[in-house]
Amino acid sequence: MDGGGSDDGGSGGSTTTGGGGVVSATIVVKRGETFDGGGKRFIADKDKLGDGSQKEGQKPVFKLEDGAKLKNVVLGAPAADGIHTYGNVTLENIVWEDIGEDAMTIKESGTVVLNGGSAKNGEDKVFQINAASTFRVSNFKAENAGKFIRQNGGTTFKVDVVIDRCDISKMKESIFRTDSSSSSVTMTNTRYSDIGKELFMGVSKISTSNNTEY
Ligand code: ADA
Ligand code: CA
Ligand code: CA
Repeated sequence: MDGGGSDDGGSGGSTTTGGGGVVSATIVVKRGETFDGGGKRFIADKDKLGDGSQKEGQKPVFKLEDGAKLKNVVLGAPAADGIHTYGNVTLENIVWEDIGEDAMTIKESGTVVLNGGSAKNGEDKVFQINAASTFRVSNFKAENAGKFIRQNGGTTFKVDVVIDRCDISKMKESIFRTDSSSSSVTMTNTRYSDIGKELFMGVSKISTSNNTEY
């Protein structure tokens, strides 16, 4: 299957309902569009997008352009390079059954809001941030990876991370790691356990409240 689907063509943005199955070309969601996966599972064609190993340069299953929305998607294995975002995007109820090279990458500046879903079993990063941005993640469960969020190593742009009502466990390293002194993290109402090194590495602006270690 190509993962494409129908388009309701309604005014003020359209909703596309995806078919799920094997994705052999990145599904692009454009400005004003909502792609609703309907809870179906999308799997990368390993020969076309990537096998979900730690090899760099794999393609994403979904590319979200500025102003796009993605919801109710399950990414199965292999997930290649997961989801790439460009600008202001919204994601709701996204499940990564087995994180690929990483789960999602912020490729261009904007505010990325992810509410609901889960991700597990990554060798290294869950979320990778490659551009100055605000990343808000809430009601999300992440388990068994290297770090929950990583600002691209060696970069000094500003990233504001806001984590609320999450459950983060079994991270070999940390919840958020950055090399930028201008980046910040706010973490609230979150449960965490088995974070290998430090909750936050390299972060100089930290605000926390009502979190519980279990
Ligand atoms: C590594 C790599 C970066 C970038 C990143 C990613 O950190 O060094 O260049 O490819 O992964 O976006 O997956
Ligand atoms: Ca990488
Ligand atoms: Ca990647």
